[in-house]
Amino acid sequence: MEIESIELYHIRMKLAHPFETSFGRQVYRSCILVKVEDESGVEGWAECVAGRGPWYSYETVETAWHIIRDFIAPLVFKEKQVNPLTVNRVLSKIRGHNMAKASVEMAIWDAEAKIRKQPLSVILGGEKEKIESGVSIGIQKDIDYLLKRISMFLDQGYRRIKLKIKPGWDVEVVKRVRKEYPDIRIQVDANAAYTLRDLRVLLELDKLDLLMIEQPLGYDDLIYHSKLQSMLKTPLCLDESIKSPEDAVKANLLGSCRIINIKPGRVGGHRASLMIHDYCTLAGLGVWIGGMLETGIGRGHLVALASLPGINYPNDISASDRYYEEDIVEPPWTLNPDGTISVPNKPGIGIKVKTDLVEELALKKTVLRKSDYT
Ligand code: OSB
Ligand code: MG
Repeated sequence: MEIESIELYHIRMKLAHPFETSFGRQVYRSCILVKVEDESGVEGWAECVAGRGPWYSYETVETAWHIIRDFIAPLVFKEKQVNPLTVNRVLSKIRGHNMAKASVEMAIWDAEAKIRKQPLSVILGGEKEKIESGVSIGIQKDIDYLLKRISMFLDQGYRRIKLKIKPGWDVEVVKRVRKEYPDIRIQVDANAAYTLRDLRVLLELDKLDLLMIEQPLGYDDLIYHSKLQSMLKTPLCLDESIKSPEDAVKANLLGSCRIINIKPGRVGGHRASLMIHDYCTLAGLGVWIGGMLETGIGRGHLVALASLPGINYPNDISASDRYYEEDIVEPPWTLNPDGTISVPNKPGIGIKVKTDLVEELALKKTVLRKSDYT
């Protein structure tokens, strides 16, 4: 396809419930929506998961806007033809900024699937008709309130519970939850809040029959995670530390983890996600799809990836109402009673974007046209 325009919307949405992690508390979520259009008017949508501030990663809404407008768009417009498998090579000139790159790459995948009149899941190689849904629960004001939220999510059918932890909100909390629910699947996510000096805490968590401990140590670390993994029976799962397929290989060679959480935004898009998925399958690592509180557009991309055959743990992909009062897609994402989400069989990400609502939510908007750059 030939990309004629790239439209960017900076939107901000109020979360149905504030989300607190070891790196901060979010009441609103900001992101950039990306729409690409090709020469025959086919549209592809995606979402850039860079946040308001450089807390989860160094990228922010503002850096991503700048990188897309001033560097990604010119590189894409310079190509006569692009497709989902070649656009990565074009963008590889830019170092880092995976979230910015991923958003444009993923919009091109959606457009490609629509051109071929096939679901995105199918052109990615997905095979599952339903994906397993887990829920990620932020740090709460107290344990009783946390237990109430867990019970609500379990009633809805979610297949596993992920608890955010940080120093001071860890062993005691998880112990209480485990005591209340001896048999459910529980995992924890520290978002890099610990160091090896906290080994005692991590050894306590190791006794609580957890599915995995996600990113306990430094956001860029592989070495100390490898040391830690050798001391624990619980599998470590890496999130922040895995920024490319190469990182996944290094993590495996070092023994830094036994499970990888793939977020397409973090690793540069669908192609890199597929490579990590395939590598995990070959290397015998666990693998699942993580989330960044995406709107229904980003979630469509996650659902498609989660349909890949090698995904073997529940995903951080929940229903629309778990994140927002009103999602920007139609129909909204819903949870089946068995704790799964059905993979759409319509072309592309398989849902309609509520463009009026997007326009209404936009704090900032721009249309980049091929003709303006050449
Ligand atoms: O570490 O997985 C994380 C949200 C924002 C930033 C980092 C993370 C998360 C989540 C949310 O855990 C998962 C979801 O979207 O349901
Ligand atoms: Mg995480």
